[in-house]
Amino acid sequence: MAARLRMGLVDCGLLCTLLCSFLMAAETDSGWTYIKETPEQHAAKMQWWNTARFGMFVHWGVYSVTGGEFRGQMPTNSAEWMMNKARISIADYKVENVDKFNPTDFDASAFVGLAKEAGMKYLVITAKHHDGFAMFGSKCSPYNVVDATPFKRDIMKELAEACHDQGIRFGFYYSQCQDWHHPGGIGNNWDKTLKHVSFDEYVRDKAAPEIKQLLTEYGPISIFWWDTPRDMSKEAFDSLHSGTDLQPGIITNDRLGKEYPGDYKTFERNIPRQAPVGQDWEVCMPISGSWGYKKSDTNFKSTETLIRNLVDIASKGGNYLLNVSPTGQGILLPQATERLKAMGQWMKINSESIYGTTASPFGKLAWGRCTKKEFARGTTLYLHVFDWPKDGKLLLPGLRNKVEQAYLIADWQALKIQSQDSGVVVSLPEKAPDDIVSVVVVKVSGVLDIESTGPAPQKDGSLVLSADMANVHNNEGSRDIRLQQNDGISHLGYWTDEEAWVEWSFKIDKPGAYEVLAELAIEADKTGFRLVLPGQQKSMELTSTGGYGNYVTKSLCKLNFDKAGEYTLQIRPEPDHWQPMNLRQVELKLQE
Ligand code: H79
Repeated sequence: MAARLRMGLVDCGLLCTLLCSFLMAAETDSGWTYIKETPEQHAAKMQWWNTARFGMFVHWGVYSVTGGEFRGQMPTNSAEWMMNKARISIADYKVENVDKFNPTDFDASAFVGLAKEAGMKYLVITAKHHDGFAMFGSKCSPYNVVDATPFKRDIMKELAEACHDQGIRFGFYYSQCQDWHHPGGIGNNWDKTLKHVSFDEYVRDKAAPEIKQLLTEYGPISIFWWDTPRDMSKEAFDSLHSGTDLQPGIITNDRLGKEYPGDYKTFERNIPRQAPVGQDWEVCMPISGSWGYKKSDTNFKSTETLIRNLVDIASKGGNYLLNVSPTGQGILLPQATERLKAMGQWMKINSESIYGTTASPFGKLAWGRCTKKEFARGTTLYLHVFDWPKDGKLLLPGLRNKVEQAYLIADWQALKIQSQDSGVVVSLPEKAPDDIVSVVVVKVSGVLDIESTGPAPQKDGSLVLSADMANVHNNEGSRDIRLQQNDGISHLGYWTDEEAWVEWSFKIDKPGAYEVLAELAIEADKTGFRLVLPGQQKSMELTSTGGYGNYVTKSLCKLNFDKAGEYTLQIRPEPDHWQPMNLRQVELKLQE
């Protein structure tokens, strides 16, 4: 066993070496110059980011003046896109928005104080969005807040200082490709007065010097947040990218260019069902519907949703970058302020279960989420209970470790624990200490030992068998059936081999008839496959869903589970009658 383990480590080291040399080779071949640090340096750089878990995103620009409205029209559902969607000329945008930008109620230190109160550890703000307007005193373009608005104050400088004073990490969002004001920027095809020049010229004269200025004149910058990558020349890429070298230790996202991985992966608006493997990641999401302030947007997410989102993301090992939208006056709407304060109240009691934690060691938990902190001699598990069990029993499925201690984070009240075959059961008081998410701390000794219990049934007994949970049988190493991702959602794809099949192991708690539903996408006209349960099988044929990206949920058949217990379900192609499908999940739904 020890020998095998050692082999594993050697293999792993070798793999790393090979990978590194591959990446280095990629660097010289393509000319990209983004690999500059060792894995140790990278880990050290990401350390603060990986403990932070919660940050504030701010979309603020001259579009905020009219709150997404142009001459009585509301042309877009995200206000920062107004100029584009209403095809506003540069001249009109100047009159309606730039000339009127005067947020006299703005107070950087109060603003940062609110982020801090909410429990946020970093702040990323739009230094320049797609409209091309610089929210700082740009030295290379007069199209900026200091030189072109009645406000005349360098907002980025005020925020950088306030963040620095209050111990909040500070970062810039910079739209590096789209620029609807510069004649070489991408995107503005409606203003016929623009005498277009090349993109490289725009990069040389505006983007690169502005980035350089942002990274030299605003103190320590922790994050550079690129957006909407477009194709560009190696020269353009290099000159944009080299700006970030000016701040050692700066963290960048994955949106500079198509081939640029950056330091972490971004998800926009949606939380992935499963964490991406081997990568740091962040979900950015507006607190309401629009990124930039929009008058008619009352679509604020509830405090419950926001706290549960933060917990859900932390339970998968990611960060939550929650966006707020200052108005033309420079303040947040009360709906946003109230929610941030409420999150702060929750964090005051529970933040230990968020900061510095890593992903849940369990599969899907019926009652909520879990985060953890690992130590040399044991692990602290934070159980985030969304649905407080009516019978007062909280099951940690498959947990085999000795539990040293369990208590409620809210009042340190010790809780009774019992180890049984199915795992550890924590006895809870009748009433949940928090209506939204209550946290139970469970300290276990030894190396974490959790028996894989397969997918966990939902409250109603239904089961979701996701792509990530599937055991893939692919002819001993053919590359067919790959676990792939689309919009952050995993699917079993590239299923071109009719001999490859998938299988899930799971437990049925409630015997009975189950409807089998599959979320899938099929391109070809007809495909045949079998669902196989021990002692039962059903053949079926499905027609095209309209393409490999067109997911639909189809009811496949009904299956009977006579007894509670362990089962395996297989999906096997029908030989000679198979066309590839992309499969996201199978759901077993208990029939009433
Ligand atoms: O800054 C925010 C967005 O403005 C920016 N990224 C986040 C962080 C973004 N730019 N482009 N996109 C996201 C993707 C394209 C969205 C669009 Fe639309 C769909 C453009 C037009 C339709 C959303 C809806 C924006 C305007 C209407």
